Amino acid sequence: MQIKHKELEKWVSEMSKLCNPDKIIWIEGSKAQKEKLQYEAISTGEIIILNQKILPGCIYHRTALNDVARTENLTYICTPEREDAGPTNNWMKPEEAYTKAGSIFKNSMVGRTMYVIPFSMGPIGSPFSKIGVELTDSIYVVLNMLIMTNAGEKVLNELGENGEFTKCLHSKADLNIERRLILHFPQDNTIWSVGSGYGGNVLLGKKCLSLRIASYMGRSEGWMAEHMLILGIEDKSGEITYITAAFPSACGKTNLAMLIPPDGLKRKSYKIWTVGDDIAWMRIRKDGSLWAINPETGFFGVVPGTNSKTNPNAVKTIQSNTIYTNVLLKEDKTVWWEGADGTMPESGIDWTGKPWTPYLKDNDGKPIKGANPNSRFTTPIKQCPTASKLVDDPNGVPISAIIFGGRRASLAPLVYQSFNWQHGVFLGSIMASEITAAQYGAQGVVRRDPMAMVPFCGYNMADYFKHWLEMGKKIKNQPKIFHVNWFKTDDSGRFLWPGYGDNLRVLEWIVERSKEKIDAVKTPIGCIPYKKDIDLTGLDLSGNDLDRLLEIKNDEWLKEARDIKDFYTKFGDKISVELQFELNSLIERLLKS
Ligand code: GTP
Ligand code: SPV
Ligand code: MN
Repeated sequence: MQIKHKELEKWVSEMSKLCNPDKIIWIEGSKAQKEKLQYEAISTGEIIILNQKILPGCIYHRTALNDVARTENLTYICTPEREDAGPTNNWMKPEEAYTKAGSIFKNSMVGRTMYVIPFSMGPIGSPFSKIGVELTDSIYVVLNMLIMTNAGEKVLNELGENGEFTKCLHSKADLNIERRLILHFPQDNTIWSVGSGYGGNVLLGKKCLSLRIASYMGRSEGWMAEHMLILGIEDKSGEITYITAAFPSACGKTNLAMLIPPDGLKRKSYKIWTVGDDIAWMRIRKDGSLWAINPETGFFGVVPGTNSKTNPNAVKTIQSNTIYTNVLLKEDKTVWWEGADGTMPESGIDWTGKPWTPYLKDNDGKPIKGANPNSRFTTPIKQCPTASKLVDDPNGVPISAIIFGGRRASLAPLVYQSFNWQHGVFLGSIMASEITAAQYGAQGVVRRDPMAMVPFCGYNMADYFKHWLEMGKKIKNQPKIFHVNWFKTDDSGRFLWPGYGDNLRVLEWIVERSKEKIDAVKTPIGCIPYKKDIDLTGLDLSGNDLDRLLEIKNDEWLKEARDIKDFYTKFGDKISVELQFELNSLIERLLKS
């Protein structure tokens, strides 16, 4: 390959001096090169080839035991001033960060190959798109990036002699958690990740570029980078309404993005079109509407719980050309996980590489799982039966509604709508959710996670809220803003709402409200549905459960308001007056009603 970009050439050479690999290989994006690399990774044991008769094109990988989820405590925004990173981010001075990580990168690739992956987030040549180049010593990373992004020589051609790109450096180094750092330098358009081999830490086009760096770029360039799925809902008449939804990690984005309409709604002939399952980049176009693209070309999805009942489209998507990470490996070289279709295998090798049989217990008497709770599949979007024809449209799709949502056993009702854009930004800013296996931390503990972006916002979140408010002023056809909660439980811990495909019943209400076709009940927190407006045909839901799903307890919300106040206080006087106003108005309405 001929490299015409002098700055790129210089940077690759500097980084290779630092990491000291035995050789450098540029990724072309060809099938032949991919197969060669895959063969090499199989021969070293980095990757295991799966049963090609049953799972054609599929491979298997295990990460290190302490390297199975994003490590938010080791993830930093590196800006000259702490205030630029804000109270929700870890912060390090750029010089200190380069020095600290530099000493870990030093000679980290001795005896290894450095792969150079030019990649485009978004269709090549689209005004939405951004280019990155990732240097890595992991073939696993290369194979994932080839699924998740547009990668290879065509990107170099697009970059030309002096195009801008994000400099992404990754080394597994010794996979030691004590020597692991995920560093972002927004001012330098640079990402350094060292000491990990787990997806969200090392596929640098994903959370690092497409959210942390892109949110920073979006603020200065006037667009938005969000942790959102994108889907289209086609009705009987053939009209497609596009929505985005921001839920925290492992809270249902992939599932919602490819849902199958429930039998009870079959008569309405809805069709769902999947545009994206994790990230949305949104811009205002000339028509005054907000348009979104999904910058990724693959899904990096949670495996456990995926089956023909919960997510039949994902099951179909992952039958071929898929990388399985940290699931159970069966003797016939197929895979299994908790909540998979079919019967539990009699034996296998678990995600830690140990022999496994059902009902094994650890020393504390807890069941030993075959698959890690955050095991993942990497699979091409285009294999999804519901993939939208517009997945790689350079202009994206026009958005009519934005949904926020979290995992809350109590408090938040099934669905409610904001009074307007400003109140909608407030709803996003007060989002909270229980911690899941997608990140290290106390599982189940509720934490505030505005717009599902706390782990992913590349700058001070108070400025991020301002950016949302400013964008609203510029959008002529503002999407309507909603909040959902699929995870409300009764006292015994049973989910009150069936979820999955049945979520379409709520989306239907959201679509109708976005088009201002139906009325709603005004409550202190926002507008909730009249019960008659949620189509429950064919669903066995007791009236009592629906009441509980839509219930709003003022005393609990007043308690929540105090917690929100504490959260806002972290930002000092940086929190916008508009949001302070919304909080005070909420409290007033709660006290009055
Ligand atoms: P990330 O890839 O980490 O960003 O996660 P995600 O938001 O895409 O979540 P995903 O769709 O993979 O779902 C995570 C977990 O939530 C899985 O175990 C699902 O089975 C479960 N889940 C998804 N949707 C629903 C739902 O509507 N109701 C219930 N009860 N569980 C759900
Ligand atoms: C998430 O945790 O939100 C994910 C998986 O989508 S990761 O790529 O690991 O961030
Ligand atoms: Mn995600």
